[in-house]
Amino acid sequence: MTAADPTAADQELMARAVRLAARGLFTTDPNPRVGCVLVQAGDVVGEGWHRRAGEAHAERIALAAAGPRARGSTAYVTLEPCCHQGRTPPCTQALIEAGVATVHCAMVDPNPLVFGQGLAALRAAGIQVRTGLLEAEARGLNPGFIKRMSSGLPYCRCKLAASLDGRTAMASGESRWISSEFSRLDVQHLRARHSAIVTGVGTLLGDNPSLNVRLAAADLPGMEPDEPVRQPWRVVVDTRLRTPAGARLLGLPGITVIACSAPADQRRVSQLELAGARVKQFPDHHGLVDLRALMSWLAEEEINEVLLETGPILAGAALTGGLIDELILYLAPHLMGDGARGLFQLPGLEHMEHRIPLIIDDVRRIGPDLRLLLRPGTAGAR
Ligand code: AOF
Ligand code: ZN
Repeated sequence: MTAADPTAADQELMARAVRLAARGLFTTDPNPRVGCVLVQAGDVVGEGWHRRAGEAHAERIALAAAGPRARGSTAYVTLEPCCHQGRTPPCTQALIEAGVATVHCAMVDPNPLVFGQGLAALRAAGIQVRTGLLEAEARGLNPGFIKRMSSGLPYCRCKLAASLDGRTAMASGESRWISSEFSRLDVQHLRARHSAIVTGVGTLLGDNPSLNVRLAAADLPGMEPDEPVRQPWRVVVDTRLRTPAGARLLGLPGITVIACSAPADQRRVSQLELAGARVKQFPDHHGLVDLRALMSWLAEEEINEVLLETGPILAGAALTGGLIDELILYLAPHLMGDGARGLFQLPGLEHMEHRIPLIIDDVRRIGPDLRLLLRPGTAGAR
């Protein structure tokens, strides 16, 4: 071991910063979830986490708690301290002024306004800087923020519920309910962490879904009981503007976007806008809304994490378009038979060599169902 190697105590303190950051899971959007712990001679003298955009960053909260005891301390931060004036002033300046001696930071901030310059500013001020401690855990807090900042696309999870034989609806379209109430509660938690929920007009016309979060703040770890619960944007992919003005999701609090691509009939647009929608036209891709264009626009709108909850056509197009980062599949223990509908429409998939490989990251039982977390294998992004 060299002097630069982190000790078990360093690991434990960074793990504490990661746990603090996770308290911002449902509130920091569009900002990243960040935690900070300040330690002086083995004692934690201050700690904090970023709660919401526009409010203090994790470092400033920890510094305020530590007061004069911050001088000569070691900071454990899950993200590189910022060095720019955003909605709040730079954290590097606050750490330098407080006299912090060493900063352990788990990962570099992918925001181009920071991206290594925060670390350079700390070093230039004589602060010892170490990076990479629990980097994987820190990255796991912010897949959407990282992907948006580094590639201009949101991180997209596709949520699916199917019978054990992979069916999502009877041939008639009847689908309520495939997964159990336990899985549906799990989906509520999943929705609450996302910036936007995307569906297709087929699902909208068939199910008239709400696509909202129906949990109270008290149900969401890290939130104060009386805090308002943030509603993710609802996005309907609707090439020819078939969404009825009376669709349930248009009447709910929060933002609903209808993404179309066919030349829009101004009367339909006005009708939908009057009903509360934001109508946005995108280029066309094989007769459908160009999903990549939609996703990159969502990233420009500071959407970090997208939850795709939709039928086989849109899910298939997103998968073959390489836009899905993760699949969350709830499998219910019943069989629906081979006349029922499948998970993904994948035209042109005729030979075994055309299969889309998936990697299983996690398997868990949720009530009577199974929940699989999967990632497309390399050949998936065609
Ligand atoms: C930190 N600590 O706790 C967070 C950071 O508009 P602002 O001032 O809130 O700045 C947002 C940017 O700051 C965000 O895009 C990211 O680069 C960084 N977030 N940085 O040092 C924190 N939340
Ligand atoms: Zn900051």
